[in-house]
This record gives sequence, structure tokens and C-alpha cells, in this order.
Amino acid sequence: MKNFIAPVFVALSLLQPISSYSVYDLSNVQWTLSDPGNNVSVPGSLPSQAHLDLFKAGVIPDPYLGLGDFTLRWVLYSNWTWSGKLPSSCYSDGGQNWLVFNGLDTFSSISLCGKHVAATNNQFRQYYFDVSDILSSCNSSSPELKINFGSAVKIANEIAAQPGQETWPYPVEQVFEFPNRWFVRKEQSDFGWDWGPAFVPAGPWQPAYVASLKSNDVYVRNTLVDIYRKGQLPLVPPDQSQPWVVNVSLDYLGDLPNGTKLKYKLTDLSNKTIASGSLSNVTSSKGVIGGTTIVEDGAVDLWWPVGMGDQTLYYLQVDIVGTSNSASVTKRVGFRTIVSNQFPITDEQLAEGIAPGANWHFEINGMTFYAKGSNWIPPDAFWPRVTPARIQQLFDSVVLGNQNMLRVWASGAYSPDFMYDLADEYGILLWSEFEFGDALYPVDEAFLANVADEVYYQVRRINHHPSLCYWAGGNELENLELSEIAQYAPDQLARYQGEYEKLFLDTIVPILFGNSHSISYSPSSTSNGWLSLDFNKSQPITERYNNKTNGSIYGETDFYNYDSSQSFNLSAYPVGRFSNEFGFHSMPSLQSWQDVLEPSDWHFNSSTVVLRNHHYPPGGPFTDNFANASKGMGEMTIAVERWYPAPDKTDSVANFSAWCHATQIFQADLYKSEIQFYRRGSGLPERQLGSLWWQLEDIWQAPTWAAVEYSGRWKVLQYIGKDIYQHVIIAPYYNVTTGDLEVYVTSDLWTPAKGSATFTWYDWSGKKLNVSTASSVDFTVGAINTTRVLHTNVNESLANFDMANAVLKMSVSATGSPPNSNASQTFTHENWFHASPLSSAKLVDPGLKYSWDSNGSSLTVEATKGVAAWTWIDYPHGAILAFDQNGFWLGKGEKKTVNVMKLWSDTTSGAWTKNVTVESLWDQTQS
Ligand code: BMA
Repeated sequence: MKNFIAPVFVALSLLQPISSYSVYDLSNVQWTLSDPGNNVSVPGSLPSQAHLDLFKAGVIPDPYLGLGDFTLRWVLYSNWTWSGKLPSSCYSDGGQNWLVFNGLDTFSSISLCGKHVAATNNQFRQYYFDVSDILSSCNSSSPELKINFGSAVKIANEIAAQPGQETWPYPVEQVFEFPNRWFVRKEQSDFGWDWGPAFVPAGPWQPAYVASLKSNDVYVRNTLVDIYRKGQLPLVPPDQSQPWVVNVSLDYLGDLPNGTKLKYKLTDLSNKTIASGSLSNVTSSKGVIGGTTIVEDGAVDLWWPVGMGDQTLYYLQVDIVGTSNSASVTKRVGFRTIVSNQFPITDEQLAEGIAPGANWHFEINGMTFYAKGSNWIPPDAFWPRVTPARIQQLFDSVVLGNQNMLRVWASGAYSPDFMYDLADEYGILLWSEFEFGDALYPVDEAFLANVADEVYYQVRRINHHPSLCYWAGGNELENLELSEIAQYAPDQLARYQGEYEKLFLDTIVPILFGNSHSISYSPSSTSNGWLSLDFNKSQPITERYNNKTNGSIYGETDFYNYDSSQSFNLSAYPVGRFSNEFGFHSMPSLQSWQDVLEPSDWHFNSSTVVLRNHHYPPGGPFTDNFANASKGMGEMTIAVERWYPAPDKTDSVANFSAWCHATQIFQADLYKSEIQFYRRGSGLPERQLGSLWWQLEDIWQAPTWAAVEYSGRWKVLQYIGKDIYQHVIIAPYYNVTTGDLEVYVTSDLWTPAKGSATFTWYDWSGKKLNVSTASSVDFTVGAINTTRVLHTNVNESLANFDMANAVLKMSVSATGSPPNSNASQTFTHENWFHASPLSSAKLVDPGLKYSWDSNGSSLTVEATKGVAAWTWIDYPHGAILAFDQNGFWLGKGEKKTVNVMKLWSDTTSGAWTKNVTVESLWDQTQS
């Protein structure tokens, strides 16, 4: 055996013959990437995409620089071929030889030894081809493998132009940069989105192999493990006293000998065996073999999301006994149940004050919890350069930011195994979606069959991960696309709704529920949930749509309003059971812009900055690209000027930086206001049980809704999210029309907490104001509930004061226990209220001072002269880190010790500490 062949068999004993089974990783081939049309031929790699190899070869600059999104269009209009020679040692004569591709993006034509193998048209499928005959008749000892990729943009347009092709009423199909993405099973945001570029990359984006099999060898190409409580049905809270069923099913290539058995071994991570034996009910049909076993309830510990218990994991090894290569698969698994409860509100719930309608919340291991998190988009326009380290950095930000759930949004790509692996370890719940969004899709036979293969592969690949918490069919399909049909083409609603159900119910559900008892599904995020379930049918779901009763509350909310005059008007926020997205865009920091812009472009409205703002995208409904982009810039500017004193620094770079920052303050302020509102809803009739903001992270450096910039740097929002997602919070709710101010303490602990809230009014210079509201209130707040601790009318209570010169500090201290624990713990939180907008408040110089503590990893910040609003510790380009707090307020004389919570990277050898600045809102506006 030559050294580049990876042996994957394990010889069970010396008496067994050593098999010639081998799996050859095609990343070892010396690839060439070429396009004769453009006279390009450069070294290629696999996995990769054309842009990445061209960048590596110096043919193009880093696509993210400047206006690369537009200037590199020639790459996406070209045809790219990866060619390379297979070593003769990677395949065998007489046996079966398979080409296995875990992902081809997207329209490829494959040839081997000059013979056509196949054409592909789905980025999300695994493809496998028996090339034994081609290889045995090939007269070269190093046959050439060629994979040619066509332009997805051109092919999408060709498909759309086919006679009789389906069309949809305007404006249902959302165009960002390139149209017709809905005909193509490729990452939809590759065609442009309102937070990203449109590189429409092409290439073998996932690993690929040659599997060479002798008789009775098998190659397991995909594995399903489904762990659920006996009797469990999807979407139904299971009986937690039942034992666990472990169902295993393997997709294999090769021929299984008759009477093959499956053996299993369940071990903990230290290799202690928990259970072992043969799987029962073994069934085998062409290419699939499976069986089940029962694991007693007490034999294993539960897996919990972060903050709710341990992330206990186990190894499940399954051996196919009887094959000559002793095929064996090991998956790391966890034991948990997770259900999206959409059942009608019960009488018992009504008696608790919950509004009628239906539930919409998650239950982990039978426990209701409050979901806190954000939406995940593709972390890069080029997946092959997304490393586990990058995901780890983002997941650090998720858990350090007090989040427990990410909605992995529907128009990127199915997440790689390493991302689910990391989520299993971090305890981050991944709400996962099939890759359809902001469009309706064709339903011809070929399209549905293509989707069916994709769903079958992805569901089986991902299901064993305990972090998987939910599947949804796509993004905004019911609340937006079908609503638009109802609005613009009401007479065609029945047709398009029927087509929608054909794809998202009739096609997807039987495959999903046929493979998984453990995961809930809804055809759309956002939706009003299901109306009824009938498990006598392979597709049990009937959607509720608008089958609603007045006064009742159903389903999820999705909310955006770019009219910033309404940003803090609480009565404009949606009242629902769960908020799966909401937001407003902001600029990235100057430091992020420095990564991709020439210094001459470091201006708020430089054309490069503006053209990287895709909120109203270049291909979208408006006619002029620059006007589109400017509209989104204008929304940010107006919001800043409306609500805060606007930066006006004489140094143009400092002014640019201050403006970028000011847009982040507005964004953070708005999200905080909404998150407080949603969380308070946990104890109001809506029984609101989750808020996931739009969006966690950036795909590139641009004005977007992200909380974490492309480099990993935290925007103001990420710090404010960390603060407001703490277990116990105190927050003001103000009605500007009536002057009513209410303050609530909200807790997502699983048992009641007791404590006191204190209230102190100041003027901006820090002088206490003798306002007649309560100064301290004792309270008990129930489990996942809220309680009002102050109610006043500021028009009355501040009648003798200058409203523009009054701020209220609210503090809470409560004793309770963290979820799933009896330990007693003190929870504290503080918040500030100002009745007049900060744009008209009488801010003073707060006299901020800071110094590094002797340990060098924390600094003390103090406001010596007045109240400091939105205190911000900034650090220079070159380091990426997170403080344990930032963007906070300080009372006069108040000091805070701020720790460097995480330092991810530092190219300054520590010099960044010398260039830290500390400024408040007041300082930001000083020249
Ligand atoms: C929703 C999302 C995304 C979009 C975001 C911001 O529509 O589902 O499609 O990027 O809002 O506009």
C-alpha cells in the first residue's frame, strides 16, 4: 500500500485477512484550475472555489477588498475546470471503485479518463458514482479526473427562460443582485443578500474521495442516528419517563454479505462502556442497513444547553459485522429531547393569565426555557475558508454573550459537521433550516426529486447532534411570500399555497419524519404554527395560516421598521409567543473598514462604503444602485441624528470612526429596547419565550445588522446583548405619549427569585434629584416571569425638574438558583432611563478616567465629573478581544473594573493596551 492511501479499516484480529479497501482523499491530487476562455491555468485545490484558488495564485486580489463584489464579476461568469491525475494505487481492478463528492457547487460536469461520468446540479447533495468500468478500461495508469463548473448565474437565467417555466407574481421573488436563484439548489445568498456580496462562487467546496472496494467491502457514506424517548413523535412533548430508543441507519456503497449484523458500543468520553451488543430489528435494503436498541433512562446523563446543565456526550460505535473490511462508524451523540411546543393554550394556562391561542416555545428535556440568541448567516462568502477556529471564535462570542440558541438562517448552506460538533460541546442550540428563503420555489418533478435527495442526505447527516433543536422549511415563506401573493395576486393564492405545501410539507416532511422522531419541524420561519397534527398520515401537519381567533395569540414574530421615529415606541413592537428576528443595520468599526478600504475611502459616504451597503440591494426593486445603497446609509444617519448628539469631530478619520460608532449605539439601544420588551412578555398574556435578534455575525466588512464584525470584533450590540440576556434584568418601559413609566424585573430562572430594586434620580452632573418616586422596592419574581417594581408618570414626578436634565438609575439584586441547580446565587443588574432623548439631553463632560490595573488584564474606568452614557472602551486594529463589559453607563464617582474576557488574536504583541481610548456619548461629540 502506498503511503498516500489512508487505510480506514481496523483489523479485528490477526486471523482476519487484511482487506484492500481504501479511501483516497482527493485533496491529495495535484489539481490545476483552468479556464481557457480567460487564459487562466493555475494550481488548484480541493475543497475549494474558483475565487479562492485564483486569489492564492495571485490572479485576483482578496475578493473582499474595496469593490471586489463588482469588479470580479468576470469570475462568476466563467467556466472553471479542476483537473488532476489519480494515482493508480487509489483504485483496484476487479473491485468496485466509487467517486464520492460530499459537495459540488453547483453545476458540474465530471469526466474521468476522457469519459463522461455525470452532471450535477445541487450544492447540497452528496454525489457518488461507480466508475469501476471507466477505470478498468482506461489505458492510462494515472487517469485524469476533470470537474467542470458552469456559471450558476448564467444557468439560472437559462432555466428561467425555458418555455413554460414557472413564474410568480411581483414582488414575491426577492432579487438581491442576481435573479432566478430559486431555480438553483445553491446557497441563495451567493446571489447577493441585503448584508452580503454576490460572488456566486463555484467549485468542489466539500471533500471528495475515491472509495475502492473489494467484494464484501462496504464504504459508509452517511449515517443516521436518531435518539428519542420510546413512543416519541415529532412536535409532541414526549413522556420523559420512557427509555431511550437509539435508531441507527447507515448509507453504504459496496455489497453486503447475507446475514450481516450490526454491533454497537455506547461509551462515555473516557471510553467506559455504557451499553453494547447487537442492534435489533436489523433491516437492510439496497444501500441502507439499520437497526435499533434501547438504552435505559438511568444509564445515561442528559445533554443540556449552556447554562442549563452539562453538555454530556457519548460515543456510539456501530460495526457492520460480516464485511471483509470490518466497516465501523463512530458518532458522538447526546441524550436529550427538544420540542417546539405549538399546542393550543390549555385551560390551566388560561387560568394562569396566558392569552388564548397556541403556544410557540421550546422544551428541553421536558423543561420550558427562554431562548436567547441571534440569527446565524454564512460566516464567509467562501465556505472552504471557514475553519473550526473561526466557528469557535464565534461560538465563544455566543456563550460569552449569554446566548443559548442560534437560528441558522435558511438561505445559506447546511452547517458543516464541525460546526454541529462544536455546538454540541458549547451547548448552543442550533435551529436549522432547509435552504430556501424569501421566494417561492418551482415544484416540477425534477426539482422536487432533487430537493428530496438533498433533504434525505442532510437530515441523516445532521440528526445525531444534540445541538440540533429544530428544522424549518425556509425563511419568511408564510409571513412574507404567501402574504404577498394574498396581497398582489389573491386569485392565485390557492395555486401558490398548494405548490408551497407540495414542497415544504408533502415532499420534505415524510423524509424528515421518516428519519427523525426527535426533531420538530415547521415549513416556515416565521409562521402561526400548526393547526392540527394527524400522525396517521406520513405528512401529519396542517398549517394554521390565518385561521386565527381575534384576541388570541399564535406563533412567531419577525419585525423590522426603518422609520426610526418609531424605534422606541413600544406599542409598535409585535406581541407574539416568540421573536425569531428583528433589527436594524449599523456600520462596522473603523478598524474593520481598515481591513478592506484605502484610507481615501475612510468617509461615511465614500462611494466604496456606500456601495458595500446592500440593505436596498443593487439588483433589488429600485433602479439606481447608488441611490439604493444611499437609502440604507440615510436610515442610519437619520436615526443617529434623531436620538443622539451627532458626532462632529474635526479630524476626518476620527469623525468617520465616531459616526460608525454612533450607528452602533443606536442599533444596540434599539435591540435592547426590543429584547427587554420580548423578555417582559414571558410574564404577560403573550407568554413570550424567545428572542433571536437579526444577526449574529458578518459575512464581510459592510453596514449590516451584525453584532460581531467579520474580524470577530464585538460591536456595541454584542456587549449590550450580553448585558440584557442575563438571567435577571431590570428595565424601563416608557410611554412617551402619556408619560407613563413602568419598571419591571424579569427573570428566566426556573424557580422564583427574591430581591430588591433601587431607584435613584440624578441630573447629568451627577447631583441627586429629590424625585418623589420609590427609592427601593422588595419583590419576588416567578420562574420565567416578570414583576412590576415601579409605576409612575414622569410628567408628574418630574414636574418640578428639567426633563432634559434628569436620569434614573435602576438597580436590582436578587437571590435565586441557576436553571437546573439548587445553588443559591445573587443576580445583579442595572439600567438607566432618560425621559428626554439623548439628542436633547443636557449632557456634561463626565470626566472619564481609566487606568490599567497592575495585572495588565483589567482596567478601571471612572466618571469623575458627571454621568457617563454609553461609555466605550475602544482598542486599535491588530487585536481582537472581548471585554467583560462595554457600552455601559457610569454615575458620577462610580468606578467599574473591566476585564479582558477573551483575547482571540493580537498582532501588536500587546501594544494595543497602550492605545486604548475610553469615551462616553458626550466625548464622541467633542471635536
Ligand atoms: C429578514 C431576514 C433576512 C434579511 C434580514 C434583514 O428578512 O430573514 O432575509 O437579511 O431580514 O433584512
